[in-house]
Amino acid sequence: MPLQIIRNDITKVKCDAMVNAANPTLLGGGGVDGAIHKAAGKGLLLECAKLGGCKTGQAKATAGYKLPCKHVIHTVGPKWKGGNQGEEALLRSCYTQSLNLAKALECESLAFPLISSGAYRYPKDQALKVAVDVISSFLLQNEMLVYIVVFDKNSFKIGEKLFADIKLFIDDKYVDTHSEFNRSRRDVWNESTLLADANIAPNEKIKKSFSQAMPFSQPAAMPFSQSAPISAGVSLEEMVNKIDESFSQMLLRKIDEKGLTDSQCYKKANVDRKLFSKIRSDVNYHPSKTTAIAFAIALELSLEETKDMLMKAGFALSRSNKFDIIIEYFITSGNYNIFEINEALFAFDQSLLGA
Ligand code: AR6
Repeated sequence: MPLQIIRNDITKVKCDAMVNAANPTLLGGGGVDGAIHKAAGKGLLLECAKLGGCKTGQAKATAGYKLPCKHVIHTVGPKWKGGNQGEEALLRSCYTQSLNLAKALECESLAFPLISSGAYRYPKDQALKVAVDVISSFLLQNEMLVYIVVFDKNSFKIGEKLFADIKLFIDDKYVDTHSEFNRSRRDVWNESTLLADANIAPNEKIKKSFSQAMPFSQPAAMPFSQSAPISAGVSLEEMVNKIDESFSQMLLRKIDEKGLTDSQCYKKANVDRKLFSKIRSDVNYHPSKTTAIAFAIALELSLEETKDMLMKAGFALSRSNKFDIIIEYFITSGNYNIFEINEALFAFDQSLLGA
């Protein structure tokens, strides 16, 4: 997965380069800076002392010493002064310069903390948005594994409005499902009470209507009649051909239909190039659910088309878990930015999309 958001202490993350949220002296401090210097040992401070400091928005590299990385990239984030003092441009520059430096050092993996979001008080949701924006644009042009390392749950925030909208959507869907369920169960209860009153053995009848009432008893793969795109106005031969189409064949067909190149598609899907080659060459490849959905997002499929594609991989979307409802939220609101979706999934403690 080219961009991953993980919860960890950055000094424990194995990678080619680790980014330090430093200050202009480069001589250490608190927060990430303190943790990195402590874990690296004195050699790091001695090398930093020779660098002559670093301006805000710029980046300089040293060796990694005792850290689990080859290089440390020191960058100086802006202090938050209300948002009108060029803070965003400077923060963007920290990410861009660090990514370019890592590329020049031929790093295949890079770990970032949320620069400026601690002692420098940049609002965390905005700091995260800048990080995701800059890193995801870079990854559209470059191959690298980039981690955004979040120290604790409290230091991770998506926009409050987005969080509230998704929460409302989840609550609504749960309420819908559960009230349907409760209504149906009540009906069954009423029916059974009536039958009992009438002294009639109700078992079979109740069982049947109860199973019809269960909202989450759908099988993972739906019967044909529910996959509308196959049936309407299509010849039997075409239908049979479509049944035979595997997930990987469907994916490649859709990529062509959407006029995308392979690399545009796997990058938009947050899927690693090697994995994509595997899928391309294995007609019977079985993706995980998160990978299958990642491709549906990259292809900007509608909800129905997404369900159709998932079915090829043996999965379904239901309304009985948060992950599926969050995916439905983004698809129905027409937001196919996988990195934003991942921010939201992370905020709700769900698995991320991609592979
Ligand atoms: N691993 C990952 N993230 C961490 C860790 C860790 N070990 N420790 C803190 N964070 P900060 P800044 C998170 O203050 O805002 C230093 O004194 C933390 O929760 O380290 O850019 C420098 O010398 C926060 O979300 O960096 C500068 O003077 C994020 O990392 C000044 O602080 C950044 O917090 C730089 O301030």
